[in-house]
Amino acid sequence: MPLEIDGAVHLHSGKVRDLYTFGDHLLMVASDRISAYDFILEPGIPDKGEILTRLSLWWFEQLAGVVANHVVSDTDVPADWAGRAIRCRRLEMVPVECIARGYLAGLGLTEYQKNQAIAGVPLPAGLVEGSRLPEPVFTPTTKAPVGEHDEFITLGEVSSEVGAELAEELRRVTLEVYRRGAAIAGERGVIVADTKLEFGRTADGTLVLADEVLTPDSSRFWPADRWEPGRTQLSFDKQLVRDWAVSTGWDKRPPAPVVPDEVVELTRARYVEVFERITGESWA
Ligand code: PZK
Repeated sequence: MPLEIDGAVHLHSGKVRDLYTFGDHLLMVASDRISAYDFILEPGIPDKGEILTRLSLWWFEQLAGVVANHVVSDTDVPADWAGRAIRCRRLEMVPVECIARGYLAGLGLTEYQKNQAIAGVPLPAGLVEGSRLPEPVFTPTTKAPVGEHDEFITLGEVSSEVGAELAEELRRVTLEVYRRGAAIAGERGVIVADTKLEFGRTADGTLVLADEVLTPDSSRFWPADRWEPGRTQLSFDKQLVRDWAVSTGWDKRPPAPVVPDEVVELTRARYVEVFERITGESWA
């Protein structure tokens, strides 16, 4: 990733996305990198960055009535990154990862099995991996430094961090985004098990949805027709890569094996399918 291109100055890189300053704005650039089992695999998935960028932009529009967003332009960006970059407002970021969960998986499942509660929210007994929760729950986490694992925090702890008023607003808006998103995806056969949102605030304190929204990189998407509580659910986008990785006998330590062409191509087709199913638009 270049240090400077067309006046964009590199600021920060996540696993699969890069952030640049661009005049008074920021550029969020989605790469074709793919992670599985916490590794970045080679090669990337062609068009993945563009597909997820278009999906995120589509969701920001759908959710405009729920919450403001950071999008300034998806066209007024450096030509090299056209399609994969979003020009966005520079915000004061809220130091909490806002997660809503409607189903039991991942860290939420682990926490439930230990405490029959997640992030301080008590849950009924008898739930299993993949179970639908009686109500979606707000399960915020701290933003752990790279390499460390995020930990759930209670609403009370969010309040201590950012104030009770903002904490309550984060909870309300996160759950509303999840409900709307899960309802729309659900009509199209996609379960949104959980989703992670990031918020920022403008100088006047207005809450703004930032980062990416309701993409397979920020959410667990499951094909509804294959949902079966009691086992690990199939991932809409990454199942093929995971199955292939396991089939190679890889021990999930470096170096990761190189993904074969046919798995890359099938995985690209899954990202296109997620995009087309959810938006109802055709990719090509
Ligand atoms: C911002 N991140 C996380 C995401 C990365 C890092 N609109 C904004 N204003 C100010 N800061 C941020 C945003 C946004 N979005 C987001 N860190 C800062 C992040 C993706 C790639 F490298």
